[in-house]
Amino acid sequence: DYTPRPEDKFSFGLWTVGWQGVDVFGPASRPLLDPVEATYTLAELGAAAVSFHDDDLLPDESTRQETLDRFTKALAETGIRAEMVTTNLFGHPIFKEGALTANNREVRRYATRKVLRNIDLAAELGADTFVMWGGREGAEHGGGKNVRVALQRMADAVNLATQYVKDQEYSLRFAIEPKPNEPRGDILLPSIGHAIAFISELQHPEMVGLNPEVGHEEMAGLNFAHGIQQALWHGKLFHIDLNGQHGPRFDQDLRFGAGNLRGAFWAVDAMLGSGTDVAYDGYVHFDYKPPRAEAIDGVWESARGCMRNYLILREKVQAFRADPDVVAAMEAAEVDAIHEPTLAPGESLADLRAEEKDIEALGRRSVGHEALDQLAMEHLMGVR
Ligand code: 3MF
Ligand code: MG
Ligand code: MG
Ligand code: MG
Repeated sequence: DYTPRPEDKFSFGLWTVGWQGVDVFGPASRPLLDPVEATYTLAELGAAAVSFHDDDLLPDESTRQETLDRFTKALAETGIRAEMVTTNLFGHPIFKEGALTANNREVRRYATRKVLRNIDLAAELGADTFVMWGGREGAEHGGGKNVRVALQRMADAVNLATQYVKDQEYSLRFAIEPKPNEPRGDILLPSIGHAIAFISELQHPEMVGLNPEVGHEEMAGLNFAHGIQQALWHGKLFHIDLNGQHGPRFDQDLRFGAGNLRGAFWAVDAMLGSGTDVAYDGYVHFDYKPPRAEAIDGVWESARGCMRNYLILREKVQAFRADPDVVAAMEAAEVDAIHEPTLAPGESLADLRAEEKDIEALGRRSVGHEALDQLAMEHLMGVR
């Protein structure tokens, strides 16, 4: 049975089930969902944790303390954790031309203040991860943004935030969420690779990793499973946003498993370590949007579907990896041969250069990848 359990570490952004269906062509199609009520319902469905933007939970000052009290009571009563906190630096018109990288310095200072206040809240609630998605950090016009200097302002902001966490002795790590476009025409740090390179220029790079989202990489035509494997190789997969997407088009935020199902299979395989011992051990976090056409019953159905699809795919991936036919096909495809370094330890380049190869025979060799992939598809399609 595919019943979610606390040890599955499922987590949902409160903005996901709370999305009212406002889009570029129409207003809300669903009533406001109280985020504290949503927390109780997510706990009932089997989630272990939630995440939120400051403004999802605490949209105004006058009700801030009262809502926080209700929220912490909900956490205590359900055992749910607030594992990740993030800052809304994209909704208010003040951020229309950027937040931490806006040309306007007053805006940058206001955005920084909002981040610092939210870091205090994240620490107070005992969150592990503080996500930074720069939705408005970007441009539509070549001349309107000095990209190199904007990247320096972004680095300054992350440096200031990591230094603040160190000074306060909070145990928070930062995770940058890449996205290629939407809402800006082009967003800074558009892919996993861009973000990893950026992190290497920071003052406390060990405190900063990634929060990659399935749909964001696929909007750029990139392979999400490859992206998170590179992030794992760098030790940078701090958090994850699972959802679904049909290739390069607008950010669909489908429930996990919808859209590119094959991609989802390999994403779960990568999270489980792809047959190696380096797996993702953080929360299995969903960032999706229940389609605007759904009423509240469909909202909860889609939340259930995210978890259920993950559990089904996890079972499929494990069955695939354990299948003796797959083990044999992997052997035939020399998949494990890549573990052996190209140059043996202590071996000289002269030895390598002196080797004679039968290049014609090597060019004719069979690689067996179609057979292996067919086995994966048959597991996925449920006939094995
Ligand atoms: C937008 C996103 C964002 C981020 C969120 C958390 C609204 O496409 O994915 O969700 O995930 O800001 O950092
Ligand atoms: Mg998305
Ligand atoms: Mg996201
Ligand atoms: Mg998103």
